[in-house]
Formats: sequence, C-alpha cells, structure tokens
Amino acid sequence: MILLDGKKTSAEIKEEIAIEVAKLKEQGKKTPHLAAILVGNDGASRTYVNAKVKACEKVGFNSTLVRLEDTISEEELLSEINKLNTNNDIDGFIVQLPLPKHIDEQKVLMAVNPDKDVDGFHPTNVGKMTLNLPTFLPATPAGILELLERYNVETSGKNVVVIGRSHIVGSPMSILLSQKRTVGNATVTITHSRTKNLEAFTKEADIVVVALGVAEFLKGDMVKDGVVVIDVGITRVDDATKKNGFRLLGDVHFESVAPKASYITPVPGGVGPMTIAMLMKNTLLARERSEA
Ligand code: L34
Repeated sequence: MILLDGKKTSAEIKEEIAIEVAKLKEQGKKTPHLAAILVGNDGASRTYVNAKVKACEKVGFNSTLVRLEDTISEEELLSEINKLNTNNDIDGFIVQLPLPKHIDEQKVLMAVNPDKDVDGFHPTNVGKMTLNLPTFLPATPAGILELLERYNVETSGKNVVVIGRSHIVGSPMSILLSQKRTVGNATVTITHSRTKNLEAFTKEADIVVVALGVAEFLKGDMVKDGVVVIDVGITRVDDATKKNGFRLLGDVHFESVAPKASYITPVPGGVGPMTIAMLMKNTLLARERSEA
C-alpha cells in the first residue's frame, strides 16, 4: 500500500509556484492577488480559508480576506462580489461554501466574473471544463488529478467509481476522469444516494473516489484487492482527548480499506491540502492570463 501524500505533494507544488512568483516579481510584474469571501463563523470553513490565506503567504501572493456576518443579505453579498469583480488589483477570488440557507448559492456563483473565478464554479467555466477547453478546473478534482499524475497512477482504461454527485467534487471529477487527458481516459460510473446495490459497483472498481460526506462509509469488504482509493470526505467528530476537541474522519474506513489498497489518500493530509495547492495554481493562471 502506498500512501498518496497530499501534504507533501502540495508543499512541492507550492514551492514550484513560489519560484514562478519570484520570477514575476524580478521582472517587475504584478504580484498575484487572491481574495476570499467567508460568510459566517463555521469552524471548518474558517480553517480552510485560513489555510488558503497562509498558502498565499507561502507562495508570495497577496491575499485579502473579506469576512461577512451570516446575517448578510443576498443583495449585500452580491455587492461585495461586484467590488471584487471590478477591483483591478484582485486577480482571482472565491466565495467559500457552504453559504447560509437564505442565500441562493447559484445566484452568487453566477455573479463572479468568470475570468476571476479561480474555483471554476461559474457555469461558463463548468461548460468549458465539460468541453475540455482551457479554463480554471475546480480545485478539489484538479488536486486529485495532480496527485494521481505525480504518483504515476494509471487511469486510462480503468474502471472508476465516483461516489457522490456534488457540483464541487463528484460531478466534475466524473467528467474529468472520462476525458481524453493525461490523467483520464477512464470508464467512469457516477453513483449516489439513489444507486441500487452500490457494492456491486465498488467491488468492480479499479479506482474509487469517495465524496459523499459520510464518515467511514466505504468499508474494506466493498472493494477489491489492489484498488486505488481517493477519500474526499472530512467529518469532524467530537474527541475529548484532542486539544481542539475533535478529530477528522474521512469517508473511507481506513483501517479496513488500506490493507486492500494499492494506493490510498489519508485524511487529513490527502485531498484537502491538494485543493489548496490547486487554488494557488489557478490564481497564478488568472494573473498570467490577464497579462496576455
Ligand atoms: N468556494 N468552497 C469553495 N471552494 C472550495 O474549494 C471549497 N472547499 C471545500 C469546502 N468549500 C469550498 C475547500 O476549500 C472543501 N475544501 C477544503 C480545503 C482544505 C481542506 C479541506 C477542505 C484541508 O486543508 N484539509 C486538511 C485538514 C484541515 C482541518 O484541520 O480541518 C486536510 O489535511 O485534509
């Protein structure tokens, strides 16, 4: 079993980006600038956004964190988005999800200028991705592709089962892995809560991507020997023995699955850090594109 080390790989990618940023600065070019909008006080969201800000420092980007109360109206949020759309110093920005219930997420994502949409969530960019045209790939699926590429995990002709059909992971992941690309050319099955006899699919899979948000959902008896397992889930469970009061569980029951796997991502230290590295990559791309 080989651990797909997202922490180490993301550190390598950030070093590569830092070199590019240093070059830009040497040439007297503008420093890439990422902004993030964080609405409300959700603990996990705060952790992820803080990690994004820290990553910006690490690679040499400027960053701006816009923190808004969870009582903000949709109209006010749209107006904050418009400020970032029109601020020429901001190369790219994200609106951290999830948003409070009273705000229409789709409306918000559609308000982001597609040229600054470094999450790749705007329908224009989702369309481009689907057509395999150059665009910002959503960071989590892109991070998974990058991890598979750097560990030379073969995907061509493989049976991939994606569990979960979210717009940020399951759906784009299934599209990307089926495309003609370096990491791609797979035969992809997308499964979800209405799938009958899920195990029949996962037992046949060469690669399983688990992104449904149920702690320890995928068990050892659901996969075959030699399977490649990508665990996207992160659930916080109370743990009084921990300093912060919780520990993190993935969607994979690691103890039973890992012994059967050829490659597997840990949680934490797998897909999460890769998501952040790919956001940095997209931000650099946004900067370079606005030069052209
Ligand atoms: N707009 N919303 C927008 N873009 C995104 O790309 C995200 N996502 C998901 C949630 N909402 C979003 C993230 O940033 C998930 N996500 C994310 C990012 C980073 C990490 C996990 C999820 C991460 O760094 N995870 C660490 C553990 C962090 C902890 O201590 O809780 C890990 O090692 O997995």
